[in-house]
Amino acid sequence: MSKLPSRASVFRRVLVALGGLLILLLAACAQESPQTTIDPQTAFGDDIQYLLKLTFFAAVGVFILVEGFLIFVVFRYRAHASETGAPAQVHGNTRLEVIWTIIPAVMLIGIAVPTTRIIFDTQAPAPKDSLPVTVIGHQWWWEFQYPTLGVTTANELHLPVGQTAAFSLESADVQHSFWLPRLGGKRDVIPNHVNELWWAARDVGTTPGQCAQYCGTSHANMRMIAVVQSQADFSQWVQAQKAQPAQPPDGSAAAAGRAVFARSACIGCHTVEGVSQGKVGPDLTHVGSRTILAAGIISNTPEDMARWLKDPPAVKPGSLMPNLHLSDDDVNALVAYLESLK
Ligand code: HEC
Ligand SMILES: [Cu+2]
Repeated sequence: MSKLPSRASVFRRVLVALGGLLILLLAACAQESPQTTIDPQTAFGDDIQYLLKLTFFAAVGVFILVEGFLIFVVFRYRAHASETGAPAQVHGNTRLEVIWTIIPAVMLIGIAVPTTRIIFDTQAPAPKDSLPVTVIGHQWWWEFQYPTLGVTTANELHLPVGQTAAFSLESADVQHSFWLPRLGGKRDVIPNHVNELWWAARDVGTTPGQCAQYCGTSHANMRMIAVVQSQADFSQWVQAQKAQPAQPPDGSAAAAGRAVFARSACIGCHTVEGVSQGKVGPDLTHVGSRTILAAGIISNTPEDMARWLKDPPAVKPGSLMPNLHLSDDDVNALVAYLESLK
């Protein structure tokens, strides 16, 4: 017969396990958790949160009852030193079996009813006064089109606070998943199929999101931000996005950059209103107005922009914008031009 562990060693093991649990618990107290799903900012998020709480606390109740009963039975009915031989053998108990079939069935119905209601609510057509937004997933960036406003942008989703946005989710290549954890999602973005999603953001502010479906080399670098603005700020943003960017003054660095852009491969892949019509990469007509570049892995500073233009795949592994081996002069001119496109 193997030797039982001593009391002291059992105690030590329990202490280590409790310490581990405590660390996990304290990790949940981190102040900065911008991608938390349990602080929803939309009615859609509230619904999901309600289902999560319902099932979680029901499971906690079941756990406490079942484990409590188990521990009670283990101690109450354990063998005493005086008892030898096999215990009495019991087989089958119809009443118990009926009870422990009915109780879980009732609990599952209790979960299924609100789940089904919320599935139907969230799959219903969007309200009539919603703002349509077409989301197109690309390897590895997001395109946002506002068909009723005539605006196209990338990676930085602007939304008016309080107004429902009705997203049509499309993919240009492989499967992605649209996920802004604090607002709502995670909904698949599938080639040759349009998925719908709608919600209204309650609070003004910027919140991060990312692709949530593995889509290739730089899946982890396919991020985005949602900028929720007051109606007035949003309208101002729309006006600025619709305006034709001003011609850079003759002889300026920006004018030189425009010339480099117009004679380089850029025009085959990028649109700048009035200059080129490329559709492979992000629309650059107002790239200077964005705060992030390359789907949020760098910020839109002249330094980061230059780093990107010099060697995109070095900044973003697998980038579908190739290294164009630009000279430093061309890079500097391009940075001046692109940053002027507000
Ligand atoms: C073969 C197509 C292709 C060519 C040629 C190309 N690009 Fe790109 N470009 C892309 C793609 C695709 C992305 C998106 C990369 C990503 O975020 O994964 C991109 C991203 C960018 C971005 C970042 C935009 C943003 O909002 O994140 C800038 C700026 C840019 N390109 C400028 C240029 C310039 C300037 C040239 C010419 C010197 C050029 N590109 C040539 C495909 C191309
Ligand atoms: Cu992805």
